[in-house]
Amino acid sequence: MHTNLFSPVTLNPTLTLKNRVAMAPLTRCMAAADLTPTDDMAAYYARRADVGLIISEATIIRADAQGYPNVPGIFRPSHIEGWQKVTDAVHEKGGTMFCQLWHVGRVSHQVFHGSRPVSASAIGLNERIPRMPGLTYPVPRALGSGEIEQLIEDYAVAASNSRAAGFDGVEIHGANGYLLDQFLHYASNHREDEFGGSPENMVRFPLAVVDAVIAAVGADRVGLRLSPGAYANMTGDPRDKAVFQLLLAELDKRDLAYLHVGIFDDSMTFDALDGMRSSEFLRANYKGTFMGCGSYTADQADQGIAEGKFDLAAIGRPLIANPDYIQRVQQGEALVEYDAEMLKTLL
Ligand code: FNR
Ligand code: 8K6
Repeated sequence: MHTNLFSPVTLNPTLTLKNRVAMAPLTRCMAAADLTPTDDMAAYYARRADVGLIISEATIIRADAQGYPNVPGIFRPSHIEGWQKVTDAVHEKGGTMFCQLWHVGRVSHQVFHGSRPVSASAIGLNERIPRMPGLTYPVPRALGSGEIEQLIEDYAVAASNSRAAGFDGVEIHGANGYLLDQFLHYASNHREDEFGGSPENMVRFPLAVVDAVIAAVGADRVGLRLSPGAYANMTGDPRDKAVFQLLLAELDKRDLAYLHVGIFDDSMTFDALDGMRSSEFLRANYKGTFMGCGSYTADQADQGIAEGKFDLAAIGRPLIANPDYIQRVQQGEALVEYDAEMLKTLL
């Protein structure tokens, strides 16, 4: 059973994973008030160290990157110390762990950091803020080009901090409608400078972040998550496809550890991608190692690998409900069903 899922995979000379199940990045909003990871978080991740790769919950690279309460950071000495306890606990159990580097851009509010949220353009999300009753997203401020240079540097520093904290690598969060994704879609990028208006310009900032992070920690230790299909905090546009095709062609030259699709349900298809699923589109346009995700059961994930749809599978909600997911699947035991109530505690 599940011979594909439980076969090891060599990503590159630096990293071999013991199986092809990744823990999907899962925001839990359980960090301390100063955004330092806690001992409970170390124990939570360590319980899941038997997956091939743990991708941390999204972790903010600087103060204005925050859009949810109590998310962890990786930009202060205390954050590095807190994460070091987490990675030590995971390594002690034989696990491998990447830090997901996050800036939410416009998916934010000044209550989190005291300043107007920033984005590619001054285009707001017309939505309520989850977990913050009564608050809606404000119209963001468009970043100046000097500020974009600073952000590229901040991503690189966050990547170096992640290595200092003991992470085996980093996953750049370029998905789900957050900052980097806001540059990649026409709905949120109306810029008229070198960062907008054409595929070449729209990929410039995300690609510069990838290159700066590679320069900081080495391509072998860098993954990237993308959402070519707009489904969260974003609206699709038929012109988006060409932006992602250019980005993927560029990424293919860079030997990343892996590319990861950002999606909740991978059965979703997108008109803007000619009716393809996001994972299908990424697989068709990218030659490197590819991680699928999105409402997959272990059976489906195993089959997806067998059929060449992806090389690794990230599992999210089932791993919240089942810290012993790997053992249960390997032994053919029933899984506990995920329930959003489970987000209240760190099981
Ligand atoms: C998520 N997801 C998510 N994605 C991401 O890139 N960074 C994150 O921090 C989070 N946080 C998060 C929190 C919670 C509570 C959920 C349910 C989801 C998306 C997640 O990584 C994954 O794409 C989806 O959950 C779909 O996979 P599953 O759960 O169907 O296996
Ligand atoms: C991506 C970071 C989000 C952190 C907040 C927690 C989100 C809770 C998610 C509940 C899961 C429901 C999945 C339904 C699919 C919605 C697609 C946007």
